[in-house]
Amino acid sequence: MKIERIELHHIDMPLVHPFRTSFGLETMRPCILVALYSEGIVGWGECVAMADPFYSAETITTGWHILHDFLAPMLIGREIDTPSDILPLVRRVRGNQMARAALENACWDLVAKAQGKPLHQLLGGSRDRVTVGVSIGIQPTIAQLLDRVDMFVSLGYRRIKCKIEPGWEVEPLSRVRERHPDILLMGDANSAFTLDDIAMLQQLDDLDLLMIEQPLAYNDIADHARLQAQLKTPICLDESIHSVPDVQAAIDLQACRIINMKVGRVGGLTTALTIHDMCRDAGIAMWCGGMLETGIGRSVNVHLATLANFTLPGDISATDRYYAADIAEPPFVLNRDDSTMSVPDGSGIGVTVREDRIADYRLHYAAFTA
Ligand code: OSB
Ligand code: MG
Repeated sequence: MKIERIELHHIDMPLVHPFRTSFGLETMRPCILVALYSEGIVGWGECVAMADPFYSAETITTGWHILHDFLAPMLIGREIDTPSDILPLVRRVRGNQMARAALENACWDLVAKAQGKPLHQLLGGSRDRVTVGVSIGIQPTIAQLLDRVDMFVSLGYRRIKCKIEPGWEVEPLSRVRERHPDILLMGDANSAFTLDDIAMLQQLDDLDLLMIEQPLAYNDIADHARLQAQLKTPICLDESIHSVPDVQAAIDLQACRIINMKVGRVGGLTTALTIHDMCRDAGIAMWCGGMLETGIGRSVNVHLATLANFTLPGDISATDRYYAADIAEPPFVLNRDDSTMSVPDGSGIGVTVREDRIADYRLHYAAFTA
């Protein structure tokens, strides 16, 4: 298929509820959408970089720069047979995984649509529902946290992740555990701790947590290995994992027992598949992470989570938990009987993109024609 046209949309959407982590407070979610046109078909991809470089080095601005000035010019007019053709084309661009993933994932959607197959079929997944949970931000008070947890539990979420930071760890997690002895509970520190916090982290071992996500620095795999050796609770790496060599290092050093797969963070679905197989072969459990995606990125996550080694619930929550009026339809909803989400069965990512809403939320636009 010849890539005839590429469009970039930088949009900004209000979140229905502010989301606070150890690295910052989000009230709006900016994002860059990529549309690839070929033979009357449009493939969509989403760049999940955030406004500030506090979760990852990439930002919305660097994402626009890399997509606009390098990746789109490299791809426009090129012939693509399979989505993995993209990787060699864009290999000259180092890093910038989230920008590369947006382009590659758009290509996966395009090719899947051209073949009339749902994305999960191209990826090799085999579930029609994926198990999901919810990620709850740091709250002003414990009472507010407990209310929010109760609300999500009553909606049917059976895995609850609480964001933690220094001063907001043992107490909030203990109180949630006390109130909900049976839920799958975990904490995500987004790199807020160091090895000096080991005594506090060991206290969390008593709470029967499913895992502790990224307790230590975003670029420190070796310290996570030192910590894992002294913790009973499994460590899950998020921020540390950007590439196949990062996963290999984590396996070799025994830095974690679980990996949070974010397709944007590793540079696209082709690399996500490679990492999936590495983790499966090494006995590392996985789950699909989230980046407050729009319906486009959310759908990719749901399709990806159908793969066999995604054995733990993903951070893939219902659309209305994030956005009042998303740019893709229909909204994703929770199946409350089993805390799952159904996998779209239309071709490609299987959602309808609302271009009228994209226009409403849009800040910048660019188009490339072959
Ligand atoms: O660390 O997993 C994270 C959101 C933005 C950036 C980083 C993270 C998160 C979440 C929310 O935890 C996951 C979601 O519901 O999309
Ligand atoms: Mg995380």
